[in-house]
Amino acid sequence: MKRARLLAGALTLVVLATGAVAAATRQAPGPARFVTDERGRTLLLHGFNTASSAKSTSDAMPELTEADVEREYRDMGTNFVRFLLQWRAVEPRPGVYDTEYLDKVAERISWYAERGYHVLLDMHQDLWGPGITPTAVAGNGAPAWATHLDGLPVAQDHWTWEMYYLEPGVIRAFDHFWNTTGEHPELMEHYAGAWRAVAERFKDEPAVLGYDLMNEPWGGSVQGAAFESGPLAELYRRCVERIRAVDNDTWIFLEPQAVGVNWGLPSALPAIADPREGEPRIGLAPHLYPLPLDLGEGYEGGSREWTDRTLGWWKENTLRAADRIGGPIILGEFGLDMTKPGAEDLVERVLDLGDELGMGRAYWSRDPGPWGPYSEKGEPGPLVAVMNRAYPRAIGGVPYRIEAGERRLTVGFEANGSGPTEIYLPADEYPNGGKVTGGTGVWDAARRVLTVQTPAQGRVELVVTPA
Ligand code: IDC
Repeated sequence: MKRARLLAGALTLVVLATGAVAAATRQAPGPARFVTDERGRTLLLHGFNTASSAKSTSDAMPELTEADVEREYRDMGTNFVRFLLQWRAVEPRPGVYDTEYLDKVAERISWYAERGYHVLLDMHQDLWGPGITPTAVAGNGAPAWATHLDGLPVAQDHWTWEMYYLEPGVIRAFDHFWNTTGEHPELMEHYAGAWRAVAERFKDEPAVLGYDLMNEPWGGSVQGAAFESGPLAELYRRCVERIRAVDNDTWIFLEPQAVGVNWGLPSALPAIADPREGEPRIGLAPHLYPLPLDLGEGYEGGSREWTDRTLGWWKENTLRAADRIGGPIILGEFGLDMTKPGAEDLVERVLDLGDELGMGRAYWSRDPGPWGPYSEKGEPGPLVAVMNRAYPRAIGGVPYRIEAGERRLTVGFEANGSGPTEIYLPADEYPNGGKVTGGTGVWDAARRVLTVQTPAQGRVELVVTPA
């Protein structure tokens, strides 16, 4: 059951003690505020991380078939995937790029492309790489040849996987990568080179919308602002440079450091210049994991209170960082165990926030299990109904209001003649499709998409209700 969603909307952003100007400037129409498609329409990206399984399979592919992608569209109407790549698979030996691996990635991308999805390629890592322990019980991402522990220990059997980040060997592996030790300046160069190889392979694939340069950066022994404005910014500059040498158009997304920022604290990540011809296409892709939920609590009681405050900080601080960077926001990860009390409410709240900010979002993750949409046996869980909601997939202008209420979707925008607005409508609330005021709609029952023609300029407000 979906509760009515009463949203403040972009026009009535809360005036924040220190963030009022930052919030207000984000209302101004401008090319950098939202992700746009090749026609210039604003995209509201809605989908999943796919998939955690890619971290540990021998070929680094997610456990996913084309039928799974088809089912996802049928069940939830998603238009977006944050697809996990592994540096170890891109560059298995120093300077050698694995074209077979990239071909397999390309095949998966084609499954999404055929169904109108947009793909964000995420160079994933957790805990550096599988080489941090002799038997790869933890860690994914970096190749073994780039893993230098200097004999420092990595104790095992932690009660939660994040604890490995504090192991001396893992900290040393990162310190070498960031060249904090001064001993391995080649590692960042390799990483940027791997990105160039990926960009070279996918620059002409229109379904590939963006590159997410590094999952959840961890600074090792350099943390916070010193890390984000120092080695992390340096890595991003090098990656941007190498990518732009071969690919002028694909969006590039930067992640802040994960610790603290995932919990709503501010990031110090500076702006990174985009050498592309045309408007910059660099955005921010932070994660959101309110601390109590990260530690396994449900969304209730004291945990709910803490989480609600986290959402407030996260919104303020993310808007501020995105303004500084001068680009759109994609929430690259959020998610929780859906069997916990209040989990559906939390997901709905985050999706509402995504609508309010015009922010893309990718739920963690598509894998079967208690966090995911389906059980191990393939049965749909509670997440399916929450994710299957009305939203404008593409908007023919610059949005100022997106509001999904009970059987009523409002989409307000300054039209810019970039094309029709496409709205996905779920079967439970809109069994026979939708009727629309403010434009002329054509209903595609097979795809459950209402395509709305509107005036090419001026303020347009579409209200969609069940047909
Ligand atoms: C988690 C997986 C879990 C795995 C762990 C370490 O769900 O099965 O053991 O990674 O590989 C993140 C990470 C993301 C995490 C996710 C959930 O980016 O890789 O996946 N999470 O814990 N940051 C905060 C949460």
